[in-house]
Amino acid sequence: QPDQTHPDDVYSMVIVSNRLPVDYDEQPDGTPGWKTSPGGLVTALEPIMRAADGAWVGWAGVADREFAPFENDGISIVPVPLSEDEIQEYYEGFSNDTLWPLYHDVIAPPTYHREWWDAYVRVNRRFAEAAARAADEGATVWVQDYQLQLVPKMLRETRPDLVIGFFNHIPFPAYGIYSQLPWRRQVIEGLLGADVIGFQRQADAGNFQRAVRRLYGYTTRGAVVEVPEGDDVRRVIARHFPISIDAEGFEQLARRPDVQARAKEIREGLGNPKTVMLGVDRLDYTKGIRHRLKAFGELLRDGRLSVSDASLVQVASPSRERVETYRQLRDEIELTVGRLNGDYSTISHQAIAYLHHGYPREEMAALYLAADVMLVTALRDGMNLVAKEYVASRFDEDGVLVLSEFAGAADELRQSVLVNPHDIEGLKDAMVAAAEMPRKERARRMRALRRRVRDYDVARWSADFLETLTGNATIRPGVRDD
Ligand code: GDG
Repeated sequence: QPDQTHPDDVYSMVIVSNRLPVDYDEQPDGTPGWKTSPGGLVTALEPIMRAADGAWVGWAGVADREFAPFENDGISIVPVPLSEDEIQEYYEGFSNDTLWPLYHDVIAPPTYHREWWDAYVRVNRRFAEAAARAADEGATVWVQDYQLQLVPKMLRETRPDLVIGFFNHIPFPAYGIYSQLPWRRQVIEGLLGADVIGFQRQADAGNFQRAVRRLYGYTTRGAVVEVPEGDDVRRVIARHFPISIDAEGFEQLARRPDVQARAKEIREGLGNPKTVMLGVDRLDYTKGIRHRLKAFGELLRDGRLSVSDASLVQVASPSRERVETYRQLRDEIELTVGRLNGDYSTISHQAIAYLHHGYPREEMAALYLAADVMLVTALRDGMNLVAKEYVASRFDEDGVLVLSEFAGAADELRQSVLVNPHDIEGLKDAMVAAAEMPRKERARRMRALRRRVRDYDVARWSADFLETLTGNATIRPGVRDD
């Protein structure tokens, strides 16, 4: 049983995200327990949270359960309950079937339901109230992602003493697309409650600023949005802070002898082909898995690749399986994989090793080491951490990253082989070029990529964001001046 903390305890740093860094995990015999989900965000924020006496506010991943706040590994956990209906309407509905497709340039059609919006407002209010209760006088509250865009304004209304940050992990679309949203004004207003609004790419911040000008007519100067407040003007900073990974951690994992042995074993298991290509994605329509399979299939059909010298490993980790679009996508992908394997595999060589599983981090690192070519062909992606993880793992300065220009990572990882995944011919050429790239060029590109990922890791990202946040909040009129 975890150590309980007092519900009235307050903290100087509060992170708010839809999911907590721990999931409620009941044993088969009914014994309650908690499982840490060591995502990148947790790794990034853990040191800051411990140093700053931090609390994390979020949902525990199960319906209709209330949990008292408790302490986990030096971080205070403040669970926010969600009912089954709210999970359907706020999470699977408005977050994943309205905002997600809309913000990813309507790759799938967004669904607009007024009941879903009502649930979104209600749940955002609950998160804001929980954060306000946990935050000490003058505390910093950092709200994460598209599920909680109304929280900054709700917090500012009840707690003007707080320093409020928001970071959007997914793209922010151009106004022509954003303007579809029936609640477009309310969402912008919700976000403008923050002192700093962070985006992945410069283009996302630009899209947001344009939406502010179009809908509210506020002046923007560089990264600053001037929000009128009575006779005063409140400065909100909206700019890009590209998220990153724990590069050092990934490299260390990849350097472990057992992980390297496992990488060798993976290649042997595939029949030691000359080229192992790899895709690692949540099974999501934004990731361009179908385009990748189409290109690979045509290369086999045209004889530019053969199954004896190339094989594709596709890890598609299960995701949002209760949303209909995701079920359909899974069916389509599995049909395609089955067809391609039927057409091209031999008894000794399989064309595509398709894995609908989640794997431990060690296995991910071994897969990265085993792959000659990493395929990141997203149609739209806020950043794409897989691209950065691949680079961080390749301490041997080998391997080629094929990267979609529609992933945020393309702004930084310029020495990858950049592709437009909609251009199937171009994608095929890039895949062949990557497979045939000379060792010297592979090393040259990988060295440059590694420099970027190591220099700008996730610790730098969070430090940058938080410095900008404290910097902006101290020049806020009428508020603290220290
Ligand atoms: C959103 C934005 C943005 C995947 N399968 C397994 C596994 N993963 C890990 C990867 C990576 C993470 O999940 C996925 O991150 P991505 O960035 O690739 O994509 P999203 O999940 O869509 O994340 C994205 C990100 O937020 C951060 O801001 O970059 O654009 O869409 O770390 O390694 N990890 C393990 N087993 C798996 O099977 N252990």
